[in-house]
Amino acid sequence: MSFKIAIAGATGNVGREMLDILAERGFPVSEVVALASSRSVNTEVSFGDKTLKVKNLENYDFSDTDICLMSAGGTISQKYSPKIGAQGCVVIDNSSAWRYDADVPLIVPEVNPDAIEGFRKKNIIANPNCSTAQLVVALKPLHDVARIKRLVVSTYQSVSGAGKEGMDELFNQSRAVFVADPIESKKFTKRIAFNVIPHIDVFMDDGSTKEEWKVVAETKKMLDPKIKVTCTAVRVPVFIGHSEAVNIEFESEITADQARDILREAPGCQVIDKREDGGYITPYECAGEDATFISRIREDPTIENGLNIWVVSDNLRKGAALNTIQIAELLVNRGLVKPRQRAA
Ligand code: A2P
Ligand code: 11C
Repeated sequence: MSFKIAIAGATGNVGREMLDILAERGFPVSEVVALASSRSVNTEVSFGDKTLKVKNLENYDFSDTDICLMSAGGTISQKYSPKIGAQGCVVIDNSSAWRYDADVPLIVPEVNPDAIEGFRKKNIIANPNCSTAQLVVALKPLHDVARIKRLVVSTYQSVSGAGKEGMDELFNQSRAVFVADPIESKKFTKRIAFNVIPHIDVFMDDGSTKEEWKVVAETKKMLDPKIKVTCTAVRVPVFIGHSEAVNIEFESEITADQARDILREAPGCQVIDKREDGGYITPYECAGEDATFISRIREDPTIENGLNIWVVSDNLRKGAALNTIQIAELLVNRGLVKPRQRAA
């Protein structure tokens, strides 16, 4: 059984990664269609050893496409996903447009796979924000054992989370510093080269940012609405890989050794935690990897049943493209999607 897959946003950071991961994992495809804006029509993207010519999303007919992997931003998703879903094609959307809709499942396959069954109301499934995806992969196995009461999350997020323009801005500003050219900031609100910026996405009424709000809302939706979550999200001058320092308060006692053993066996997790120089993961090392890496697991003596952990993952893979394709695999493995009739 093989499926016709469309990638909307195929020329972007995440879209290109989706094409690579589909090919790498041998997803059963009969055809892959690359879609983007009218600006990109007839440009080429790679899929395994093939080259695909990009088509225009605006006038594409989805009536014989089985699954659309969408990574073209929230506004585009709001406009196109309902129409694509109404044509009988299941949309797996990487933007924030549908995540908080009660009729749209928000899925990380290692965490809440059974929630996928609710996708039929809109034919849309949401992929979480990158900082939440890696967080819940690391927390779910610990929550199952000792129940999490409260989380304090501090993020260190790479510029690729802001798309290819974000990566270009870090590159160009870093170069400008060395050759003493003027520094231009377009994508970020302040200079990002050799700096950190405590602001990702728009400000909310309570003084938090939308990125921080997303971590709270999505963790509650996927893991447990009873968990109290607070977050500070910071952009750092790293190209790929989001890092998070997480302080966890549990209902019951759990030691650092127990947590380490649990996480070593947990799906999607890899523990790198030697208490010595270099015995931990950094974002530079996680780029191109699928795992969520956990280091610096230690008890927090200032609260009852407290642990601190350091969580790092490739935001373009587990945080976006890989998780999207794992959702598609879940649909296929559970028999929730079947190849549609296609004209001969
Ligand atoms: P295009 O390259 O044609 O602009 P990133 O998040 O890395 O910036 O990528 C965004 C992706 O969304 C790109 O593939 C981009 O295509 C696509 N996109 C942006 N605007 C539209 C649009 N109006 N219609 C279809 N795709 C779009
Ligand atoms: C960032 N986390 O690093 C954002 C990117 O809601 O999917 C992903 C935004 C989202 O800027």
